[in-house]
Amino acid sequence: MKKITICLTLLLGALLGKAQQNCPIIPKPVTAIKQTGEFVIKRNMGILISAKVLDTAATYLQKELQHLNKLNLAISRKAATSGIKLMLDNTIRGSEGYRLKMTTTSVMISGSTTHGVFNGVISFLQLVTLSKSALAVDCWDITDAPNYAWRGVMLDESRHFMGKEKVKQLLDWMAFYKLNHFHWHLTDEPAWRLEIKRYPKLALIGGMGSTTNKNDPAKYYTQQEVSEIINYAAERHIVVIPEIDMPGHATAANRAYPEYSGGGSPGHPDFTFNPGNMATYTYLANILKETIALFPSGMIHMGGDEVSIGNEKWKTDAGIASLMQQQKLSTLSEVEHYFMKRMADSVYRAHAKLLVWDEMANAGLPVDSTIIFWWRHDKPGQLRLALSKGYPTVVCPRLPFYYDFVQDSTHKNGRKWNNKLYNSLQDVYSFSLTEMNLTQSELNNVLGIQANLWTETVATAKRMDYLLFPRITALAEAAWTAPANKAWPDFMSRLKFNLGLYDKAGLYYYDPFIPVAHPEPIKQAGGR
Ligand code: TNX
Repeated sequence: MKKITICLTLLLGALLGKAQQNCPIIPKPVTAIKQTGEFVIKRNMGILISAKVLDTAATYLQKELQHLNKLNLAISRKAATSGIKLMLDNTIRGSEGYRLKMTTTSVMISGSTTHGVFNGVISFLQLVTLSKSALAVDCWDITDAPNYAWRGVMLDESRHFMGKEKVKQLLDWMAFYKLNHFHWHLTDEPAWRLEIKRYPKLALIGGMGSTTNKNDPAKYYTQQEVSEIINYAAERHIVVIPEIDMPGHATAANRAYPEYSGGGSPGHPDFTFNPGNMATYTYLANILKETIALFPSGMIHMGGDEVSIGNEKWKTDAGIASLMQQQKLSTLSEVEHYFMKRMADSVYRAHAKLLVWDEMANAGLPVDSTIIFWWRHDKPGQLRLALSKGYPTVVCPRLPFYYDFVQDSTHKNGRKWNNKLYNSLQDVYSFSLTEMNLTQSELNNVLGIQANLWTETVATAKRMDYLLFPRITALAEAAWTAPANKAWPDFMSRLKFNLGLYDKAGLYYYDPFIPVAHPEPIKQAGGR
């Protein structure tokens, strides 16, 4: 371990001289050509916008510059010769593409959409943040667009509640690395974290407890707080998708409203909703209606995972037996699919998209309004099935995208696969689908990639940071940058500068250059 670290440090040292010339941005842009000279940000400069819709991006830039270098630049729509110009330009390719062109007197950021312009703003801000002086920035001419449209992070707040400020901080860093989907896992076995007005006990009773402490007072997000977070994310071009897991992982909800419980198994009591009770469908449809109205993304994740670990009770439930007879269902897995299709109708009726884990790839859900999340790396057939059926698919296999897995061979407090495999920074960075021999039309259905932070072993903000940073950068580059443009040593040289930013922000992170410098924070008792 020590030897590898020394070699890595030496190699990086050698590369660093060259890296100074490399564009420091993460994720790496499609092309970045160094220009001569520096752009110096001055007090009297303005931020010029070509259209009113660019106001949000301009305000974001203004606030960040204020924060970074204490300069307060005015936003205007009047032509100016020097300063920072944000422009809509429909010749720029792709809905997220942008051009960032700097000279010693001006910065021009253009895109065909507000999202494209925002991405250009982010690249400029990275250059400002990473430059030696916050006021003088090396000039670059950058043309850029993402490889994948979906670049996501999932946070599980059922197992441990992190709270609004921590979520906002995560959204800030996601924006900094151009990650654009925040998948919010709000319900599961230990707790239900979303206020539902029609069923207040879900949050008040279901919100109690966590993986480490059953007696934790209720912690949850009010609908007003949810809206605040959604708006905060929207300013950063991040879409927020809630997950209401069903029919399994429903234990907390069943504590609040036991009349809809379908029972469980000895290891997971009251794990499921009851598909044999017709009132369950109305109850859940009401919950979904409120949730869909709250989240403007028009997408809702309904789980559908791991039902078989806790549905033993289904075998002896009279309601389920009669449902099976009525609907001619011969297995419990068919009952699961029936349940999901029936619940899915509430989502489709609200013109929303249904998102589900890969167990549902063979449930017969409609291809044009369903998105599948492939998570079982040991079941590659499930990915192939989803893609070949034409489902848009988000790829987030446990290896290497489950961030509750540890990232160093010496770490002990998180998951390893078969007590052996873990998710190193390099594994995340190097992820590629090429070994899977997918056809081009199958590959076209890959929406993008996502990292999932499950929190059974993550009881503190410190541990959350440690598992996310710096792996979030490797995720961002794996999702944004085309494989042919990626290079590990070059990435590591850029990463080095980012670690300094984490120090400034007070984040506790894993340092891949000196692993011993930041020991792994312990997990609390509990977790799997
Ligand atoms: C599997 S992924 C789960 C989660 C756990 C995670 C722990 C998925 C759809 N289900 O409930 O938290 O493993 O790594």
